[in-house]
Amino acid sequence: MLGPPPGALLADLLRDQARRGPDRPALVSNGQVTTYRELDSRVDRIAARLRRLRIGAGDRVVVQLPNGTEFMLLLFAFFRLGVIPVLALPVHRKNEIHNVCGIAGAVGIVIPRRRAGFDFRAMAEAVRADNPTLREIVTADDVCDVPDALPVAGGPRPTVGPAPAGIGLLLLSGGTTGAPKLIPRTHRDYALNVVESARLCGLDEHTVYLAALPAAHNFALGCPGVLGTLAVGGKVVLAPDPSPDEAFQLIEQERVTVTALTPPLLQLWLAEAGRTRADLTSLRLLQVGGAPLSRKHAERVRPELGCRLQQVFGMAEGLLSFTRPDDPEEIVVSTQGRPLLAEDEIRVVDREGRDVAVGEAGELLARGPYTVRGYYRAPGSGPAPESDATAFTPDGYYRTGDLVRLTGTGHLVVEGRLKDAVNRGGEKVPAVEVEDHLLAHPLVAQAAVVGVPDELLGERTCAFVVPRTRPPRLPEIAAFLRDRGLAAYKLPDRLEIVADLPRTGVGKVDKHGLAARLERPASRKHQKSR
Ligand code: OOB
Repeated sequence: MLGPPPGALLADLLRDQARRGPDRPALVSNGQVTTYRELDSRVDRIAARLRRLRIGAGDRVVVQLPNGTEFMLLLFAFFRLGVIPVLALPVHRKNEIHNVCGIAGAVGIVIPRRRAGFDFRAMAEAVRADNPTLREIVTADDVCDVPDALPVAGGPRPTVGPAPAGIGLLLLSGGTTGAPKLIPRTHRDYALNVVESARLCGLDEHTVYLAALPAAHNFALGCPGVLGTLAVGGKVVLAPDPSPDEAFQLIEQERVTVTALTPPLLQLWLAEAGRTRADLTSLRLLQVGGAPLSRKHAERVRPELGCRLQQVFGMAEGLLSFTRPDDPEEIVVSTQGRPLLAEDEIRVVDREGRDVAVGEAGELLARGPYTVRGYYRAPGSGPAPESDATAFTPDGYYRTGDLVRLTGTGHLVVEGRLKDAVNRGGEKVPAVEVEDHLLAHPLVAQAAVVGVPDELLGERTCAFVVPRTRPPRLPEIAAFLRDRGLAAYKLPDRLEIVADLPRTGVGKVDKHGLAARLERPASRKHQKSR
């Protein structure tokens, strides 16, 4: 049968396993083990506490938590109540959180108590001051600290519970426009995403999955990630960060069998693998995705890490493409695999929307049982946003903005992108968003953000600026953007001062021309420094 049973809700993924193997370990975080039974009953008690906070079915709550037991507890408590979590990442800052709160009409935000010297509460308070819907600011440990004696019942019961076709969670889009977007994933479509990914990767109750990437990101959450592992009764190990030091120790200690990385992290892991004394022999499958992976690095996985590589090309909007565990090595190192399901529909089209021939590059369009057909808008916030008209075709395909070709064997190869976002090692930087903030700087007359090739991250960002009076310097620009609440990964890595921005025939900034200027040392400044 395809996917989870009809009528399945995301909360059922855990409940079923708690019935089947209550004493099995479900989570390991910070040296602390939580069994399925404990997880299940703590989720119930947290749900009861949330009800007393008058947070209930249909409400949106922003969750901004690092990997840890609390994240998993809250996620399932929300699923159980039908509360819709909006999954922000710990690296997000006021700009991003304010934007998602606004679009979601969020009633609450869950933050960590304090982490890495950043005051999440002060940020949340500032966001609340500008967002009238935002009522509750709660720290994860406050809600999760539920004594065993606390009765499950309590607070008014929700009148409506979650429904399979209802929204289960909201994911953040990498974004191609200045306006951030939220992606509504239903209980049914996300459960399908999770369960079928777990099946494709051969996960079972012996699986030990290491969440090295943030579990709040689609890749480590549900492809198959932490949810896919729990859905089959496996053990999830939550790493506080993806550094090889931390991860290798956990792999050895917990006998980790599967994990997921982005290409820059893979490079760090490969470099450390030659030096480490940690025993990595339990690793069976290493998923790599989120950004282009070079063949050179792909080929090193098996000999140097001793496990199978799986390339994953995916997106929060839905479509997932995987190389299969039993694919020939050549396919695994040179393609981004095939769509997860036979029901996934993909097209590769030219600028006019006509299908291109096999082997030719074009834009990838995707439609299917777990790919969304529009972005989220809070109830009562008006008609479909303008972005839907450009991001989706009239017949419901999502325009991925990725330039791909299909091989004769039906495998996808990512060749580049058409969208105006820089993929900085898997973190997506929407150029327009950064440009809008740059334009607010008093010294900036015009601005354009482009990606420049980088050995480790694949790409870094370069801001081209036409100054008003004196040219600004990079540290001033970075400080200015940070003050405006931009996440650190969106700050330009490099600043180029130019007299004007080249334009295309239709008057748009010619970003290819700009990127090419960096490859050829054309500017006088550059020549001088040589
Ligand atoms: C994953 O999801 P998002 O939503 O952060 O970003 C999606 C975009 C894709 O449209 C593509 O531009 C890029 O990230 N991308 C890749 C890639 N995987 C994603 N580009 C080249 N090669 C790949 N393997 O990034 C994501 C979601 C689920 C699983 C894995 C990654």
